[in-house]
Amino acid sequence: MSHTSENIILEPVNNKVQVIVLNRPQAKNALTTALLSELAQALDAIAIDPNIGAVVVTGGEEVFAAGADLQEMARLDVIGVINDKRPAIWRRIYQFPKPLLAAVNGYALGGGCELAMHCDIIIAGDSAQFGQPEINLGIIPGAGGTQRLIQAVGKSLAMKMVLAGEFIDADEAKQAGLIAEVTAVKDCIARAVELATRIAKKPSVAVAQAKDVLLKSFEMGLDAGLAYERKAFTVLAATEDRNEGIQAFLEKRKPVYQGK
Ligand code: CO8
Repeated sequence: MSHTSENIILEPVNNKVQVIVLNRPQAKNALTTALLSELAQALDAIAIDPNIGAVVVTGGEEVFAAGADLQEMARLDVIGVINDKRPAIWRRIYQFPKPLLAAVNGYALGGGCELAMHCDIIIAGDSAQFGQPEINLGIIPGAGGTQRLIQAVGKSLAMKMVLAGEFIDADEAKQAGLIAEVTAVKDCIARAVELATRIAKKPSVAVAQAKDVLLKSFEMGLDAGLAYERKAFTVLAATEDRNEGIQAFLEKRKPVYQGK
């Protein structure tokens, strides 16, 4: 897949990895409904494309995304917010079944931080700033920011970020567990792509099951989560890739996975 929509760029697929670039530099990649919709539409198509195993979302080297587009938000009254299409769009992004990585340089604020938190792995350049500054606008995070941030960084830091609107830098985000790695700005996208490439070479059915089971831990208690894990583990016993993986190990050769 390779094309440019109005607000996102889909780079040519390489080694089963799709890089998606948010492309509204004039507004610090602020997330309009149109941009989010294009992103969700691209992910819907990638979800059923066997030639793509993982996706990297990035805003480039300057900025990840400075939040929901405030021009657009200013026009919404309460009925506009009630009828807002965006919660349904965010859900589609969250339900994307393949690994989704974020390569974050510069600001990831408000909806931008929330978009990064919709991703499974965040790699940040050392210029990254994560924040939920909605409180400064008389609102609160509205795309999962309260729930996902507290799960990622714990109560005290999440409260500080949401109530005081203070940002954290890449090192603090790493220390808090919000992100997986910090790199130099120029290496951030390449590192995320390298990691995505590594994941895209793994047996894809197991990768999808692993993502699904890990995310369920946010919704389930331990007993239910362990039962869910067991079911997924059992299902994988029926895959050709599982037999190939174990057989290849025993025969001391490289496995050849087919996503079956
Ligand atoms: N929306 C629209 N335009 C923006 C946004 C934004 N969020 N952020 C920046 N821009 C525009 C600026 O207006 C400016 O445009 P222009 O050149 O036409 O004046 C251009 O981008 C460049 O911005 P700055 O000149 O401000 O650049 P600076 O480098 O000085 O500052 C900042 C960069 C710090 C990112 C600053 O622009 C800023 O504070 N932006 C707003 C950050 C913010 O408050 N984000 C939270 C928004 S609310 C939100 O995300 C709620 C999510 C809820 C989702 C609900 C979905 C259902």
